[in-house]
Amino acid sequence: MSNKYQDRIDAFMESMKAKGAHEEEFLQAVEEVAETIIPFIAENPKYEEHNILERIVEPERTIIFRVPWTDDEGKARVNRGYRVEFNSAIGPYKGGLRFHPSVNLSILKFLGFEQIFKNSLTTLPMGGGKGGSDFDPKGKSDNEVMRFCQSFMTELSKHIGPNTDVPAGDIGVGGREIGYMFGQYKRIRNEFTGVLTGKGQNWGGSLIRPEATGYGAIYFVQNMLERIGDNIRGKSVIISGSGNVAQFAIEKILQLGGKVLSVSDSSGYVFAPEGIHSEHLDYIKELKNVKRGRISELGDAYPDMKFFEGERSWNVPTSADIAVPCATQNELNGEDAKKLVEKGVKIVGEGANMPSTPEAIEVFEQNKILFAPGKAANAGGVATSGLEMSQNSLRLSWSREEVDDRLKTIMADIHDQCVKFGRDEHGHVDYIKGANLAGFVKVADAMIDQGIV
Ligand code: NDP
Ligand code: 2IT
Repeated sequence: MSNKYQDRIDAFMESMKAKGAHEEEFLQAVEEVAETIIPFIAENPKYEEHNILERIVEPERTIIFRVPWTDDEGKARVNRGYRVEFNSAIGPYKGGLRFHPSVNLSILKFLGFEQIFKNSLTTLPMGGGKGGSDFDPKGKSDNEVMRFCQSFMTELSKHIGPNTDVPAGDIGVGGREIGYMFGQYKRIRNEFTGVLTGKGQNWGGSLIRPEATGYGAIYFVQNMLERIGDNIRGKSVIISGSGNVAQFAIEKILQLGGKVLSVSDSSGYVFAPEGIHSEHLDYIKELKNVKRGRISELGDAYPDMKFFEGERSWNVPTSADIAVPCATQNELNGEDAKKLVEKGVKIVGEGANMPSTPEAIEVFEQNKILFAPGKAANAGGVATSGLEMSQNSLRLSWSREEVDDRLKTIMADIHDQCVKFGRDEHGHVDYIKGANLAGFVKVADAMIDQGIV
């Protein structure tokens, strides 16, 4: 991106690299924010006076701990646990826990940093945080996962609480893991409280929380389309991933009359020329959430579909209108972005966090693709976590319709904020700029109000 403030952006990034050049994902997330925030700060000197940018990139607290557990053979195993408590200017730290072998401090700092802006955009009072472990739930028995979760929570429980830090799920952490961790927290603290979100519906969870990230991402895409006088009906959509976010993005696309061309996991993707229908979606949910199998089995079960081993969804051999990446960071690079443009894709909504590389984003910008970054498009998950916290505090449960209506309203509100801060004089919306500025202003003003803390 050419920018009259490029020298300042470069100098700032050099100072960041001097502190941690190996934290690649974190630097990537910071640079994307700095590119839009530094010009804004230059024109709004109060943020500069208070050194907000330099302060906001430093986590308030980072906790790293040993997680010992015993496998089914009775052997002692150990993993590393983390919680990055990034920013509490507008509310308790809030953000998911990721269990995946790739987890390290850089990945959790990038996720925690993104979470600050995302949570601010939701309009709810939540600060930013993220945590997790390099534990790999794949291939582990339920009992092994339980023992790991209990050990992880034994240490984490010292640092979290309903008014301090409220974790939730992310990659590798779903209803099963939240249940085991909630049980252990309650046992240690002798306190039944909304310390985690994504809980089961019989014990304090909110209706629609499992659906919320995927549904919210598609509501956001629908808002983008409506602004240009269009909608999802009849559009074909490329999806990556087949976990929580992908499943409910697919469900909402089907409800709104769109066609889903693909799903994937880390072993490859499945192309569905005739579209993925609700029967196939039921199969995917059972496969991924209960049997914990591989997506290739979908290709085996339905002969009209084809599994492409080792390839990503961006290779689908057909034209498409929309892409919604729902797997993981940096899963869509510059070459992939060019392929999407050639296929006719006009809109990209990030269900995952930072799935598009900077090179991919540049391709989208050059081709005037409407691109919604994860911190805006996938904020429905944490927003509904915020609604779960409210219901826990009130000690009551809202109906499905009530939560879904609130989710829709929040996504529309986030979309409006992006348009307000990101629209240029020709009416084109830069959703990255819009999301960064709108998210930043609220947190930065709160930091100024609260002094140097
Ligand atoms: P799940 O664990 O339910 O699913 C993750 C999916 O992504 C699986 O299909 C998985 O495949 C695939 N995947 C994970 N890592 C990789 C990798 N390194 N390479 C290729 N594929 C990979 O996670 P979620 O659906 O909850 O999360 C997906 C994304 O959405 C993440 O970026 C997460 O941060 C983000 N997100 C999640 C929210 C939530 O509420 N859950 C909220 C907002 C954002 P496999 O099974 O082979 O590992
Ligand atoms: O990335 C995210 O926003 C999440 N994983 C959800 C966090 C939450 O607290 O619900």
